[in-house]
Amino acid sequence: MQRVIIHVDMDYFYAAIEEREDPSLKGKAVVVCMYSNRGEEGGAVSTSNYVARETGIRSAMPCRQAKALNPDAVFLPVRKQFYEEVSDRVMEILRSSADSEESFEKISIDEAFLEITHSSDSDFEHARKISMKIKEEIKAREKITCSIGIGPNKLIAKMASSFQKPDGITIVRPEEVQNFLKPMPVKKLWGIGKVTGEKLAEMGVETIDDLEKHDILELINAFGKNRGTWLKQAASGIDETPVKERTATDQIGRMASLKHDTRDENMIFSLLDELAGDVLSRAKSRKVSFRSVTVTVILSNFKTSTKSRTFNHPVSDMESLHKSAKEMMQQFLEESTSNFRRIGVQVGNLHEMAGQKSLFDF
Ligand code: DCP
Ligand code: MG
Ligand code: MG
Repeated sequence: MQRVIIHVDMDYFYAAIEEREDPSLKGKAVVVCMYSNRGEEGGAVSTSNYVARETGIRSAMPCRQAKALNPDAVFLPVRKQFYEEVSDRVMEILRSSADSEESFEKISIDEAFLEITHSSDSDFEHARKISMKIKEEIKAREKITCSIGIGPNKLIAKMASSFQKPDGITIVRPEEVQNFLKPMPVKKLWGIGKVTGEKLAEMGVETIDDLEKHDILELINAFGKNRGTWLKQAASGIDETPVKERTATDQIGRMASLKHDTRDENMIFSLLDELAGDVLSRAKSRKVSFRSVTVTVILSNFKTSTKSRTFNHPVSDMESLHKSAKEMMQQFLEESTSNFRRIGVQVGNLHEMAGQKSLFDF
């Protein structure tokens, strides 16, 4: 079945949230700054809205330089935690639009891949409709916009989402991949950084088309076997990597949606039991014990909250996991009156369990 992958990236994310929070900013240049401990003088630009970008302001530029470029711009300090809460709710919308819980991959605070092969029936026009629905839902719930790229793989979807910004949808069908990539400067190929870009320029490779036509052996010579082969493949628009949720290697967790949004304790606790059982068997097969347990609850309004417990020594038994997870879930139920949408259980602070004992231990 022809894969259909979409990449969603929020438009001027931090600045868009600030604009939404303070309508008087509308139409003004807004710059969100990460101030260093040297105060307002030291900071760098996190992001800016499109009005500010017209005057040449860019992410990572010193705030002082941004101020010189546009003295009338409104400068605001980063409120990372607040943006993360918005991100969590957006990611919930995205996750529930993917083919399944597993076909979702968040790659940064404001972007994610979704596989929609099945829900679009491999039809790119159908994928456009799904993308429009996603945009509408994010706009309705969070009052901010995003841009979406639709392609036959992650590489193409990612490059398509930045093609029309802000508030765009760009479709690149399998037969359009070559023409889409060809004229682009090689440094626009996702995965090529400054160093590789410069090295390629020295070799006379300017566009992705140049790269695609370049002698593979020469590329392998210059970049090594893996990287050289990858460059050639990527330039042809080939990328077979799956959309897959990334979880930290020092954590084991599972989340799942309730059959419908509910506060019914039987439903919630039986799903919690199932998830905890799953997490424990995964911990067992990895031969690890854990010191912390985290429970996540996502409410009907997509608000995400977590609670954690840390034991003073590593544990690996069902009883400890169940008991602490249940207590935290009980607290969640007492604290809120909303329905629950999704719940999750996670263990962390993993410790290798003494597996194979050496002769000396006996
Ligand atoms: N960010 C940051 N420092 C950077 C780049 C980004 O702090 N050097 C933060 C602020 C951005 C957010 O990450 O709002 C998302 O990064 P993007 O690259 O997606 O940029 P924006 O969403 O701001 O703008 P665009 O509309 O181009 O996606
Ligand atoms: Mg963005
Ligand atoms: Mg981004």
